[in-house]
Amino acid sequence: MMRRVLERPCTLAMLIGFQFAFMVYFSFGGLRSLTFIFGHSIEPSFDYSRTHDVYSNLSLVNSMVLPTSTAEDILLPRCPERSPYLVGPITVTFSQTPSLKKVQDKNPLVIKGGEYKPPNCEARHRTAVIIPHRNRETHLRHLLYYLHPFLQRQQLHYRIYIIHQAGNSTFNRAKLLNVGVKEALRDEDWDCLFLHDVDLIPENDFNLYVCDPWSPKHASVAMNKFSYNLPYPMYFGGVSALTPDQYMKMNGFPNEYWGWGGEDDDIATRVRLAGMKITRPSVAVGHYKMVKHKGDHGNEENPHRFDLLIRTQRMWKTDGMNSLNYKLLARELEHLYTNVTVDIGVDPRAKKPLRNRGPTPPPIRRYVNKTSSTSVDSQIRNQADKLTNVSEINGVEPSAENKGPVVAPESTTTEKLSLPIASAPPRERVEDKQIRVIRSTEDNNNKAQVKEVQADVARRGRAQRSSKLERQVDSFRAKPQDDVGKSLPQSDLSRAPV
Ligand code: BGN
Repeated sequence: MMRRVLERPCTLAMLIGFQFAFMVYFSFGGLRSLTFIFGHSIEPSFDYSRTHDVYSNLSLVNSMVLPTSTAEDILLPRCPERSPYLVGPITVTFSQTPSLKKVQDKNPLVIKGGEYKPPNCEARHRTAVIIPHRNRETHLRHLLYYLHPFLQRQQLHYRIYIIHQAGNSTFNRAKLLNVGVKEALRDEDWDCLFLHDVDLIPENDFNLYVCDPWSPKHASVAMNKFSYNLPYPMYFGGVSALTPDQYMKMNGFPNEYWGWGGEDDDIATRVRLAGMKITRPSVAVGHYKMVKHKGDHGNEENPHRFDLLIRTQRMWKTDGMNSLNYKLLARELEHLYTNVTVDIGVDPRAKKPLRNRGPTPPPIRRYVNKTSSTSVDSQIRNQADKLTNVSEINGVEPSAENKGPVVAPESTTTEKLSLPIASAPPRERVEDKQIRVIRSTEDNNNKAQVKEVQADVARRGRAQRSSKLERQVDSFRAKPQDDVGKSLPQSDLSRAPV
């Protein structure tokens, strides 16, 4: 009887239909909905109105310290898989900036260089926390105050590295992180690299500072700055964690992003280009509070980030850890961190101070016609610099030589000043160009994912184009050639990012 029912074509079709429906169901996050139906949500929930002191339970950990001689003699047991000291949501306030001395006193088990090992068990995880830094002492003090007890309660073996960019050239977050990884791996075979902004404080100690062995992890998924949500699906900024293998597989981070913005999007694209996926803790766990600040001087919005982003696919294998160069200036073992000071060079496209720009240019008429200007020198230089950018926007790919600021005088300066404008192709909108380039460079296994990232970049590029800077560039491009030599206002270049 049963066999007869099963043999009927409509029963067979029904079974296949069900199978198909289940496949669709699971591929769209079915398990989560399934547990929801049965009343057990996978997502943990936390009550952030009832937070805990970040130092709670620490005295408990510290009281278990064994006398040194005993500790050396006995083999410590492995720490439990889940630390018994976790408390969940943490109270984070910035009303008072703690002194380093205070932080040090409150963390007596942290040894020089900012390193810690659980006193009564063998840590399961070894994490290097790498923090790019310049002129953010107050933020650093807040972060150290919260991060040390946070990591100790997780029973990690950890060390905090501050990678300090020396000099006044434009800040380069991603390159500093590359330096940090290289320097940290000199010390220890860390199994996890936590790449951490200095102004982000974790608010839940269930957000474990350990790596996912399979995928790069984005930890700062819910920041107060973005109303505790991911600002956009591909966001990878703030705090991320990679194993050294994952880091090397994607050739580290790009070295060419000087100034604010875009480098994190480049990194997200690299993850996918290297055949990996991004993993994230739940929004309930990945809570971060940002120390409020105005945009910092020397980290102005990077106007070249859109151009750089469309080149990720072409550049990631050659720009990264394998092309990293820097000068190590100092390596100091402070009580609460290892201070690595580096000279990472200067932004090749940055405007140089006038006195460093080589010989005085010849009279203005040799370069520009019909311009009556008093401040000739600065106008030429401003315009030349602008043109480097404009030619890129117009679709002229900058070569290695013309990437940097144009230095007068040389005959090519004349060409650079006049030719790109005179021979510029009919105006093409930046986003159209981006999309065109994206289309023409799709030759990767990871096509769909990469496309998704790039579409996102193009979309946000469009939104950003309404900025004043873009309008200035547009209006500049629309001007007749006679206008060459008149400088664009620079005010917007120094606009601080939000
Ligand atoms: C994005 C920035 C990121 C930044 C986030 C959050 C760019 C590239 C243009 C598409 N990306 O817009 O770098 O982390 O905002 O602030 O600007």
